[in-house]
Parts: sequence; C-alpha cells; structure tokens
Amino acid sequence: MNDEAEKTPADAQWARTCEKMLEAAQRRLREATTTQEVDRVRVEYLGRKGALAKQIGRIPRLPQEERPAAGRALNELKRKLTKLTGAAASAVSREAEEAPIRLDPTLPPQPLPHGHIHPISRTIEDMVDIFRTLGFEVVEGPEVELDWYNFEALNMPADHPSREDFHTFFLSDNVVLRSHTSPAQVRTMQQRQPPLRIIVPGRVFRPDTEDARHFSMFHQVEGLMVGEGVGFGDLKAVLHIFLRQFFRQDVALRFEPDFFPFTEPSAQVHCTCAICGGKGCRTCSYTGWLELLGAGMVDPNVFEAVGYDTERYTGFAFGVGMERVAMLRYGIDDIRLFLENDLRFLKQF
Ligand code: 2U9
Repeated sequence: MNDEAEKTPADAQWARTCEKMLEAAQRRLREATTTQEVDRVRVEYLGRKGALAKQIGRIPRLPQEERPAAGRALNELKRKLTKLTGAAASAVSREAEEAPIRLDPTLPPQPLPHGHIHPISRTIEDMVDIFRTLGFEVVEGPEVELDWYNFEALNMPADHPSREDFHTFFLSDNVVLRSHTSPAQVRTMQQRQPPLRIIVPGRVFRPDTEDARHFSMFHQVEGLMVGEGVGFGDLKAVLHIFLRQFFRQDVALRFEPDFFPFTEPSAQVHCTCAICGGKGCRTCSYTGWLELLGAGMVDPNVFEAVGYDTERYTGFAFGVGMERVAMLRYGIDDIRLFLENDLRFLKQF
C-alpha cells in the first residue's frame, strides 16, 4: 500500500490545521530577533503546555477513525517546528555574533557583581593573620577523629568525668566528630619535636540543642606554643598582643581561674569590651568586660601522651569559639544567621 492510498478526508483536514499552525509559527519566528524571542516561540508551540501538546491532548477524544490521521499530521508538524525553531535560533545567534559591537565609551560602567567573604571566614582570617606575624604556623586536622586524639591524649581517659562537658557525636565506639580542634595539635606534636608554635582553625561538632547561641557545628581557633621555658607570662603577652591588634585598640585582660583537663593552671580570659571601651553596653551586658577565650599551661600528661620530655618542655594553649567572637564583633544576636546563607545578611560583610 503506498502513501496516496492511505489518505482519508481526516488526513486532509488535519493537514490543513497543521499547515495553519506552521504558518503562524513561521510568522512569529520571522519577527524574532533574539535567542530569547526564538525560545519563547519554541516554548509556545513545542513546550509541555504548548500548542502542539494541546492538539495531541485532543487525540483520545477524537472519533476512533480520525485518530491515526491526527497522529500522523501532528508528528509531522512537530518535526517541522523543531527544525524551524532550531534554524531560527542558529540564525539569530549568528547575526548577533556578526553584528558590529556598538560601544559608547561615554556611558557609565555597569557595576560588576562581586561576592562577599563570610563573616566567620573573615574573623578566622584576621585572627590567623595576626598569629602568623607572631611566628605561629597554621595547621589543620581531620574532622572525623579517633577517640584517642579527641579525648585520651588530652588527659581525658575513658570514664573521665570531664568527658561529660564535651558533648560529642560518636560515630562508633572509638570514632567521633571532633568536639574541639585540639586533636590536630596532638597529631602535630606526634610528628614534630619542640619548639612549636601552631594555630589550628576548623569546624567542631557538639550535639547541642540549637538556639540563638548554640549550634551543633561551630568554628574554633586553638593555639599552642611549646618550648623550653615557655611560661604563663608568654601566654599573657601573646594574648594581649593578639587582642590589641584584633580589636584595633588597647584592651586590658583579666584572667579568672577555670578548669580544663588538658591545661593546668587554666583560665577564662576576659578583655575590656571593645564596643564601649569598658564603660558598659548591651554587648558586654553592662559589665565592661567580654569573656573571650579559654587558656592555660599544657598539662604534662598531654606531653607524655605524645612522647615529649616533660622535664625539658612546657607550653601554653588557648581556644576560642569564632561564632561567639564574630557575634560580638559585628553585633549579631543569633548564631543561626551564619548558616542560613541569606544574601541580605551576607551582603553586609
Ligand atoms: C592541646 C593542649 C591544650 C586548648 C584550650 C580552651 C582552653 C578553651 C573553649 C573556648 C570556647 C572551647 O570553643 S569553646 O567552647 N576552649 O577554653 N581550649 S585551652 O587547649 C589545648 C589544646 C591542645 C594539645
């Protein structure tokens, strides 16, 4: 059976319908001068809810004998429309490429969009830069850690009561998401002998109930200096220089006794409020002081765990939560803002 023999009145009627649609599309495409305009016509005819889809959707409601004719004509229309829109798209993009560039040098330049450094990254970078000038080297470590590095080596053997203070995500019996960056210092000490001056920025994890001040992930920067004759006076001097540079103003420090299993003696370090200069404001709860970091002299048990000679070497360490510092620095009252990726927030930095 040849093609002619198949033609029915329905074929002729559907061919006319499709021819009209094709002509209308051709007219629209002739008027289109940009790829966007061509694409608009393509979607109008070939899109999921376009003219062709509508006609195809009618087929099941046609009389049984008319359906093959409709199918044939619409298939053919689809083929032609695809070819036409493709050719029109190539033609307009070729024209655009060949068109001479019209340049008006008197027009003001278009502002270039630019990204912003995240306030936490900026705070970490500023802190790290200051410590670099003091001879500290940046070290990083794994976020998934062995219990030994996160606890044991830091004077917290199994069942030690201090472990209670370090709410920790356990991945298995002896694998954790690190609850502080200290394990990286332990790893570095295992690999190198003193003198050592390192600073360790990184993410840490604690299963806290989330609120305006707590999140189950935050950033810490910890520092460690080990050598012969390193004393508490060195710790005070280094922290004083750091805070003065960080806040770009002179600040006074106050050390309050505290307890950490990995340092002895240990202290909470307070500094005069950099927002009000110590007069008292909302940020410092009208005390004139900010509680900024924890610090102390490294406990000899930690040195023993890594094989350092405790007769010869002493060292100091400190730790600071960067979200807290950034919140004080920029006057932010909800830690969750740092993680929401809201451009209205991020664009301010
Ligand atoms: C080694 C030995 C000792 C790091 C230290 C602190 C004190 C401290 C807190 C600050 C706010 C944690 O983020 S926070 O909640 N940290 O108070 N961290 S001393 O001591 C070390 C580290 C490594 C080998």
